[in-house]
Amino acid sequence: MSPVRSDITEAGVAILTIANPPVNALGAAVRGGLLEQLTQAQANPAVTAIVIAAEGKVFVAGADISEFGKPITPPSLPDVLTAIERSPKPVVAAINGMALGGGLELALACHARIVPPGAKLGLPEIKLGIIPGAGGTQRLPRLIGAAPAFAMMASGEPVTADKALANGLADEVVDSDLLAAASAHALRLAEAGAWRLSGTAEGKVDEADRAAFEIAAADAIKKAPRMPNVKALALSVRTGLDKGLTEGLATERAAFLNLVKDPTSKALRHLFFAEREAARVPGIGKEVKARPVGKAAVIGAGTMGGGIAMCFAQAGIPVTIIEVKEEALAAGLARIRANYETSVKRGSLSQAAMDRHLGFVTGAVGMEAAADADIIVEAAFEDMGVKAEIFGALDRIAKPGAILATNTSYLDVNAIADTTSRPQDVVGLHFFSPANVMRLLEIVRGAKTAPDVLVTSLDLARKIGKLPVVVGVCYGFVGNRILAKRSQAAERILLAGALPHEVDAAVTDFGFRMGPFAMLDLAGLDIGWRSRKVTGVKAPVGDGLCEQGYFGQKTGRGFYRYPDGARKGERDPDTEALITRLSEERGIVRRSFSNEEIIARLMYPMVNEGAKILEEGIAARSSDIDVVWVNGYNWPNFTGGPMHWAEGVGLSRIVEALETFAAETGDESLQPAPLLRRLAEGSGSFADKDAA
Ligand code: T1G
Repeated sequence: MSPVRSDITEAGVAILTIANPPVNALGAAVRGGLLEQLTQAQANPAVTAIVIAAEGKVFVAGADISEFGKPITPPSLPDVLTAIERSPKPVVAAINGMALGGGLELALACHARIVPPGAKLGLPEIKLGIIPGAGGTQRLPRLIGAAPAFAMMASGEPVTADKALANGLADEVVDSDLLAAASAHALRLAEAGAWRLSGTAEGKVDEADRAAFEIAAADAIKKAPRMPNVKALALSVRTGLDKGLTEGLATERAAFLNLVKDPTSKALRHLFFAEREAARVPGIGKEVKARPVGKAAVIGAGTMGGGIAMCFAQAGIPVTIIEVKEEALAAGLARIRANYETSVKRGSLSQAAMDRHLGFVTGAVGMEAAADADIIVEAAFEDMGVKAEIFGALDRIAKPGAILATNTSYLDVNAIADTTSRPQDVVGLHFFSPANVMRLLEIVRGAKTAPDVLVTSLDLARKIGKLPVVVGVCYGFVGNRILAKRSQAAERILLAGALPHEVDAAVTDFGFRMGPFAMLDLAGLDIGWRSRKVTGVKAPVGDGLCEQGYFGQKTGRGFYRYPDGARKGERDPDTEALITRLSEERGIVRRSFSNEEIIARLMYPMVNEGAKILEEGIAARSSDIDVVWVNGYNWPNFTGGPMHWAEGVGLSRIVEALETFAAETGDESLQPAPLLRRLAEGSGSFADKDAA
């Protein structure tokens, strides 16, 4: 059955309704159905005007991303939209919710757009490494101006109904019967016998608008040097302004088709689907229902506990934050308030929203206050003894069926669960600092964690705006276990001859916002130092700095020095002298390293650890590892994450390099994981393994 049906009203309006769940993506069947129904309506003498509508909460989410890279089944979207724009009868879009990408381009080819108050209209293609490919770069500038249009396409962020009405994108905002309003509007256009065509809006380009566009374009291109689509977007808009609609459309389409093939876009599309795939837990079907979460509690009002409490508050879930002493509680509540006040000052949060969030937060001393909570998140000191004591107490206090979650970054969730009589209710919820900002949430599945506890955790993650990835129990789970390999390799390369600023420069050139040593100075070198004392791992340079009390930014010195509390470090000759001395003590003849070699030595062991994590079942799929590192550690998203990136490098090349590194260092953990070697030898890929 066609995903597009046509109903003709008594007033002679053909309502074409798209029904292609879940988001009415413009796949081949929808494009064909639209064109067919449009052609019939245009030829039908009983039809005076046409409305395009859609079923569900989304008008149209865009082209069908899963079709990209495959041969295009006619009619192409531009062909359908040209038929709409040149229709002899007026066509009006009834936008019932979100119109994104090709969905908004569909609406732009219509002769008017009617939206409800909650509508969102956007062209997010830039986030997929492409540009609008069906007229967006031509019709939007003609409707709202080149500068505002470019800004909207370069950000990829949608605008609200009010904004759309104000800038001319929407013709009417109606909170009554959307279809009736759209039909009436279409009939009025038919009555008038004339309606606006973007193609005829050639007019004289407003020079001020044009100048503002060029400034915005130059700025956007400068800010995204690794994103080829930003330049292409500017060129498409500019061509349309200089040479008219036909040339503009041709330039846009050629750029779009070219960008779809670009590795950057393939990486971003990989992550789009990977984020959604991560929420699926193999073996747990839709029949497993989430437990109700009406009230939460957080044990520990430190930085993490406060951030976690904010997550609940922002989702409208009442949360009690609990400390053992009044002054610690007061400090924690003050920190939460201060965080919100900073956002209000920055303009990213309204005072009303801040007051609303704070209204959901209650402070208490003593864990008895958690007795009626549906979920309790422990965010106390990273020490097994402390956690065992807390979970023992929670086991006595918490109501039956309450979920007992630990925010531990490394520790054994199974051991924590076994300190209670209800291990099936225990799960790890590993938030990333700052907890109220970072999207990633590692949901650590214990051996005895009940399926509905996992489903509740996934459901809760979505409610509090987190990106969940279910991981297994091991030291450091997925993210921190892989981080440990990068940290170890970074230490090694210092002793072999590189200096902190050289390593950091190679890593930021690769696309990270910060290099490993600047990151360690920011987080505090003492954290890793304390962890290494538990695991026995040696980090000669880091340990050497900590032994002198140099913990990084907070002490003014670490791998770098921070004179007068500076936020940006500068090279520290004493640190470099320490590094050189440590090399000499080990009889290492120091040598220089190219950026490429630094990246290989830091990142290949991470990929190898990822392969081991897959073999051990700690992660269900390689794309989960990509989601963790892109969203928890700022791995540059335009490379798709460590495992997707590795495939572009070539698994055979990585295997060979790892064998060299293992031989050089005598570190057997650098030997290629069997899975990595097997895929390399069989020319397979992590993606193939995921699919299998
Ligand atoms: N194509 C294919 N599948 C899509 C899709 C799309 N455009 N959008 C969503 N899905 C799937 C998604 O993978 C998931 O599948 C299900 O729908 C529900 O999505 C020509 C070239 C609309 C805000 O970038 O932002 O148009 O996991 O979990 O949270 O110029 O989906 O159930 O199997 O995200 O309610 C531009 C992408 C495309 C918008 C809804 N459009 N989508 O969020 O549901 S390129 C976009 C979204 C384009 C034109 C260009 C969100 C949403 P599954 P979901 P949601």
